[in-house]
Amino acid sequence: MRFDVVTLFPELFTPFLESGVTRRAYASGQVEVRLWNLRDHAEGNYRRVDDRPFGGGPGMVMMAQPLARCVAAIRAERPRPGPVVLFSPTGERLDHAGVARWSAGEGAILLCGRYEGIDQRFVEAHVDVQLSLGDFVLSGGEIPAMALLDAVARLQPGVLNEAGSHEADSFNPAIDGLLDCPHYTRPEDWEGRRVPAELLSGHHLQIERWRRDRRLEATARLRPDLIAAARAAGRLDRQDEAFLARLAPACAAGL
Ligand code: 9D3
Repeated sequence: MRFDVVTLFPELFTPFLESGVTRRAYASGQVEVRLWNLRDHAEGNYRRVDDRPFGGGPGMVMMAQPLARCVAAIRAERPRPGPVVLFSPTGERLDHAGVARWSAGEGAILLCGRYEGIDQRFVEAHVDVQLSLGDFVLSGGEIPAMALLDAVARLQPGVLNEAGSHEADSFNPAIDGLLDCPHYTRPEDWEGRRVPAELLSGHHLQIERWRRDRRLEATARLRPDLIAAARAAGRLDRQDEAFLARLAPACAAGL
């Protein structure tokens, strides 16, 4: 799949694309990323990409014309570029189900907004979907675009190790949708804090049960909505329910 990223700051993407477990996915073209500098598609000596808002008010607005010229250049190179995505604080929230859909698709054009917003006429003419990371304010769409690319790259076959391929499904509410359990590594005793004995026991079944119980416990305490969803999807077995039943009074007391 191919993602064409339109941004005023392409240099932000370079270290991101060259680092970590996802690097090979980008380097091999398994997830092909093309960076487009919006400034290159602006006209005039000043290469303006923003202007003052009609009606007044603070901040600047991204002009429609440079964005339209850049999208046209992408389409000229790539006949079926996929949907045009605008990262925007007013977009729909990106979640695992959304990431899973993008990771199974052919790619997209990713527009990274800056300033106060984008001329609405461009949005109406060219944008297919608007995505947000949540209700907090960033300075632009670059970090959200990297978040989508990273999450999509992780789901590609072969990007993670064997443990990771399980992880690919581990936060999918359709698979089990429970929060993760705690992790420990050496030393066994760190400043008087010991690794839970169950993890040192060597008993595979006991370890798996301990991890499952910690996941159920964390989820029941922090995200009871996910317990309800897992139950409704038939993802909790009798042992899970027995554990949750013992936990319930403490949870009800808000502990
Ligand atoms: C004063 C109104 N602001 C909205 C809260 C204007 C505004 C702030 C920040 C407009 C754009 C931005 C830049 N943010 C993004 O481009 C963005 C974003 C975000 O800020 N939070 C979560 N997800 C996203 S996706 C793109």
